[in-house]
Amino acid sequence: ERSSNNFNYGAYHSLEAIYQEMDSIAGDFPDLASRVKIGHSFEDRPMYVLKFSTGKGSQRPAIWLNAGIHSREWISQATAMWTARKIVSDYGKDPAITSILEKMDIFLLPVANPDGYVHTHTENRLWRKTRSLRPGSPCIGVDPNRNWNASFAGKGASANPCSEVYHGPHANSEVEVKSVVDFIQQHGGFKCFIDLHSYSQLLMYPYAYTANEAADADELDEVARRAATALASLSGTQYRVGPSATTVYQASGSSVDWAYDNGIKYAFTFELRDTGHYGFLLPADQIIPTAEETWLGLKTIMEHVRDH
Ligand code: ING
Ligand code: ZN
Repeated sequence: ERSSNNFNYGAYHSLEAIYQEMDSIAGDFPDLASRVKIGHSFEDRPMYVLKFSTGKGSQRPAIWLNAGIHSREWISQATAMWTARKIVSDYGKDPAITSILEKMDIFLLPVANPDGYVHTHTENRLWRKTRSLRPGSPCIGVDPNRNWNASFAGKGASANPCSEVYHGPHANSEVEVKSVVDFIQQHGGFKCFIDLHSYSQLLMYPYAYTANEAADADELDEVARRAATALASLSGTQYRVGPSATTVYQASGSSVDWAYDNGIKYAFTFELRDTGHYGFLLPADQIIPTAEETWLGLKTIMEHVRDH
């Protein structure tokens, strides 16, 4: 017996509750959603994605929605879960998501850093990194958004294991990052990679590792602007749009730069609510408003990917 129907999308949840709800979504919509284990964390917790697919037979082009790479950014994991429920609820009703799924598969990873997420519930609400151990260092964890093979160990990352932006001993040293990289490479058909963070209300595209313009900057800027306008149309939440390096700061080894340099043109980072009043401690009563407006931005991007 599945313990579904009681997951409150307007509350923050434990890893266990999130994993159970992912199982419930797959169980409720077996023709549309499945829960797939893509790997495990340093502390040996499973890493689950929800795969949304209406396609039978051959593998379709795909969209990767990444959330919770930084464990303390709880609105990210919560928005991802609301989005999962929204996709299964609206398929066949909302023409936009229906047409997106007629052509593409969506893979959603709500908790990209499960060990860190558990740690934010049990020990330190503001933990950002993974929980990997390094022989000879008293400090724990690597910044999983500095650990990808994209100008690894360049600007905006630290070689100090005690830093919040420690890049790790080598690219993909974190099994959580390696699991996603392997999955995406084995699949081979990803066209879009979106990473959800908080906070600051920004919608960014490559590059983060250099201030140089990406080859597709004009198109990505145009799509991001339309997405930010759609997002704001719900309740007026304002996002700034631009390349990561000049919109936040230069940073090497990020997920979206890796995606972009590996042929996934539509690579975007959202920094969700708010602009700093609550910061990482966004009250739960903002989960659903945040997720609802973000959905309008996500759909704008995914429709563009569908058509290009
Ligand atoms: N911000 C992002 C970080 O990893 C970022 C900013 C986005 C860097 C995209 C690189 C690429 O530092 C937060 N809040 O984590
Ligand atoms: Zn982050």
